[in-house]
Amino acid sequence: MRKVLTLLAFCFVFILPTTQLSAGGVSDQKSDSMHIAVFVPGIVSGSPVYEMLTDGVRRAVDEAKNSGSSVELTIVEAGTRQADWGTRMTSLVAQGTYSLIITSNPAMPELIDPIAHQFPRQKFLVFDAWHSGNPAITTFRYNQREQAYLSGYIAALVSTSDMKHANVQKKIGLVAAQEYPAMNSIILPAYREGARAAVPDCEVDFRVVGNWYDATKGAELARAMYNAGVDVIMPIAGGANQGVIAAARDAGFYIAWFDDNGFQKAPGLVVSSSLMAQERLAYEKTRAFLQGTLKTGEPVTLGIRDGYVSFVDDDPLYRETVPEAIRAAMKSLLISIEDGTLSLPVR
Ligand code: RBF
Repeated sequence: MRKVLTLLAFCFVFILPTTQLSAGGVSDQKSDSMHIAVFVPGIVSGSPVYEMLTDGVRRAVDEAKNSGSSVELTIVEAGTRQADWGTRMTSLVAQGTYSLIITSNPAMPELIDPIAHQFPRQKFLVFDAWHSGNPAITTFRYNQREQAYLSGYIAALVSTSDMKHANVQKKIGLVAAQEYPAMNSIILPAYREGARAAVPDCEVDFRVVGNWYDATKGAELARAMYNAGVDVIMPIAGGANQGVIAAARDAGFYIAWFDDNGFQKAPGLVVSSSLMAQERLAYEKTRAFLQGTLKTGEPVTLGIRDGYVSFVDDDPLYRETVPEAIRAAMKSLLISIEDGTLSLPVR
């Protein structure tokens, strides 16, 4: 009996602490010293998703440090040349230093999967992504059908309103940095779906920048769309969003902001902000990892009813910019999603 107890004690003290994540289960024990890396596939500045990602992870790490844990954080900005990301990720993993590598965007699991097979001990946590079948890769995505539906709905209502910059045409726009499966099969269709639910013959003008940084190209596209009758644009183009905002200020059209609260970006012109709670999710899941309680394995989708997708309706700029009738329509739409009357699952 004594031998068994000694063996158990040995296991707890020397073996389990080196295991932060167990495949397909729950991370079982925090170790004495951890090193977390955030791999940013792009650049942080100007990209709401990456700003929220790094903020959330940093918050969890700082909190752990303040309570006496030994945790290090390294943030790697991989830049906008997507062809380099695989090599950058492989060299990060090959260092063998990181207890966990955290990243975010829907293309990352496919890039990581072969690297994860080459380095099976490395664990990855990927936000804004969906992947199953590799327990080393844990993914969380947001219900972007709900998120984009809300944006399309309000964009169409604004476009057909008597607001100052709304014209007679029933035409709204989406400026995307690039085409990718989540854009083509979820975000764009849901933006259109929401718009048509509000205004059945509303048209959506979709244009692509070609990268996530070119603000000049973003502005050019937005101006061309404005000249073609578009009066509300939703930009999803990272640093190129700045160009769309500049064009809105020059020409006078509205912006439906996506991912974080954008009302301050152009007061009076931003009519909505459809959010993903990436800062909070990154904070919560990093904290869970550090505490040894992160559930790994199965991909998770989080939406409005889970509290990870939302629509900002308490910002004073929303109330000042958007007429009461439109705000009331948005309120009823939100209630119908919250109470399950309107179901918008992501497939
Ligand atoms: N979003 C950004 O805000 N900045 C980026 O640099 C960025 N790069 C991306 C690269 C790829 C390959 C993909 C698939 C998506 C990227 N996203 C980026 C989009 C982001 O993941 C998300 O889809 C949008 O922000 C809408 O929520």
